[in-house]
Amino acid sequence: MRIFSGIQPTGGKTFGNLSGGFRQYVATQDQGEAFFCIVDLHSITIEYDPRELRESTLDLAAMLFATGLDPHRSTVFVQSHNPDHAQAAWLLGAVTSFGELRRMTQFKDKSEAHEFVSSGLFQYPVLMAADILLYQTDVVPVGEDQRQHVELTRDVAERFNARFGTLFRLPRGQYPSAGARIMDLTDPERKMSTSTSSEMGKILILDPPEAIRRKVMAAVTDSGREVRRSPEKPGISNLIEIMAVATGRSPEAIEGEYADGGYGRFKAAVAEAVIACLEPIAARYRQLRSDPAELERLLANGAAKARLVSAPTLQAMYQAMGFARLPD
Ligand code: AQP
Repeated sequence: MRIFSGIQPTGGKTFGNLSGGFRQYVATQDQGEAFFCIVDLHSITIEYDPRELRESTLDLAAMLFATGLDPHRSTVFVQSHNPDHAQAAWLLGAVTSFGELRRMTQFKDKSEAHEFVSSGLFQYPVLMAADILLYQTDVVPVGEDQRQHVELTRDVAERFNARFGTLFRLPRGQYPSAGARIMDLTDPERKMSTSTSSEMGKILILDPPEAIRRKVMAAVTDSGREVRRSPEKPGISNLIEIMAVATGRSPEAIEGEYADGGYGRFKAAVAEAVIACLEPIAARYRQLRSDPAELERLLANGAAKARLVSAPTLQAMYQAMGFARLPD
């Protein structure tokens, strides 16, 4: 089985990224041949600082290994180190419609939030489809926010296969049973986001314990005192999911333990559970990040391994689409 997922080197990674991203990557790396990609080409689709991109790329590499990815078992690499991704995205643009891209909710949300809307932001899902399809992926472990993009990837693959002959495997998204969409602590109707959440709305994986306590204790909750999940209680439901991710326990078991204890006691327990979950990751991160040369070596190996798998698919795409090819 082939597994692929991408993650952007943008800003401080959040507890949401840990829940929908990193945690799932580690769980899937033993289930098949796994590829995890630092998608730097995606990260330039919104305003960014070129002076920070290289450092954020290494930050994210250190975080991927700190959360448990093993470079011997998983292929961890940087998207721009493998030029096949950008080429495949251009080719797939031929089988992706303007109307499909216009319906993407992430594009609608992000284009409303920015004054300058790049054409790259609009085409983002085509590049994501290329990332996934180049590796003949079966499973894409992601958070709920990526469901629409994974479904578009399947549609694009089906259209390519129907028009040019069957080439791509059809991938399916894999979403965690708890914590597939961690919500913003100050506004639990919106997802916890790297780019749009305020400082108090998101827990960063590298936040010091005092900051985590402050943010969780200040998290928005409703006026009741009962600790249980319900659509009328988005704030408490979110904290229950966060606790489930941090401890590995089921949301039901957590509700059973804290049902009548009141919000204050529950929030304090959530904060301590999150701190205990994140502290060892942060310690490993600091150690790995102190050796950038070693990170670059691991990423170079990853890119070489990735290209061995993506290159035949890209060549088959050119062939199927009828391009004149030069002799080898
Ligand atoms: N709140 C979340 N809950 C669960 N999973 C989440 N993911 C992101 N937010 C949540 C998952 O993390 C993986 C990597 O995401 P990404 O690189 O696309 O996202 P990002 O740059 O860190 O930005 P965010 O936070 O996703 O949102 P924006 O771009 O709005 O700032 C993905 O598997 C994603 O599902």
